[in-house]
Amino acid sequence: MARGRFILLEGCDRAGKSTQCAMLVAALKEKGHSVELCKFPDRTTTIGQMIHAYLTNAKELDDRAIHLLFSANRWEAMQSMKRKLKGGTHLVVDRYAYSGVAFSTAKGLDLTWCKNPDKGLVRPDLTFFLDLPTTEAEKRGGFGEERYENRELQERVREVFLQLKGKEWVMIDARETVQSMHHRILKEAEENIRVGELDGRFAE
Ligand code: NYM
Ligand code: MG
Repeated sequence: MARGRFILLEGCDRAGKSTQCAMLVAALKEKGHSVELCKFPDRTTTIGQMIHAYLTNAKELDDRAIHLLFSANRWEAMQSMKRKLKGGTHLVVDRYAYSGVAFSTAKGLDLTWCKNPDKGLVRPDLTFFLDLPTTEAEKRGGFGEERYENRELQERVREVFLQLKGKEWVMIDARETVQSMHHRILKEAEENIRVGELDGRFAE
C-alpha cells in the first residue's frame, strides 16, 4: 500500500494556515482520500497544556525549556503519525519543526542548538509556506492575544523562516483570497500524492 503523504503548512501567525489546513483536509476527503489533520502545538496533551499556559502568559518558562517542550510535543506524536502514514493516511500538518526553530531563533537562541532536538522526526513530503507581511498580519483578528504576537518578533520569525526555506518549499502569498490559496494548495497536494503513488518511494 502507498504510504500516506506528510503535507505541512507553515507560516507566521495569522497567515491563514488553520483555515487552509481545514479546507485541504475537507477537499482531499471529498476526493476519497484517507486524510487527517495534525496541529502543533497539540495543546490537548500534558506537554501541550504546559505550552498553552506559557503562550497565554499563565506561566513563565526559560526560553530553552519551552523550546524543548515544543519539540517534545512533536516527539510524543511521532509513533501515531508514522503509523498513520504507513497505513496510507495522508497527514495535513499545521506547523511543525520549522516553527519551532523560527520562533526560538527569533528570540535569540542559537540556530543550530534549536534544530538539534527535532533531528530524527519524520520529514514532510511537501511544505507550503504561507507568507504574509507583518503589517498585514497585525490587522487580522486576534493578533496580540498570545505571547509572540508582536511586530518585532514576527518580523524576525519571518526572516528565520525565509532563511530555513528549502528548494522544495511552495511559497503561497497569503494576501490572496482564501479560495485562490486553496486552489493552489489543493492542486500541489494532489500532484504530490499522485507522484508519491507512482515513484515507489514507499518501500520503508
Ligand atoms: N510555536 C509553535 C513555537 O514557538 N514553537 C513551535 O515549535 C510551534 C509548533 O506557538 N505563535 C509558536 C507559534 C505560535 C504559537 O501556535 C502557537 P498556534 O498555531 O497559533 O496555535
Ligand atoms: Mg496563534
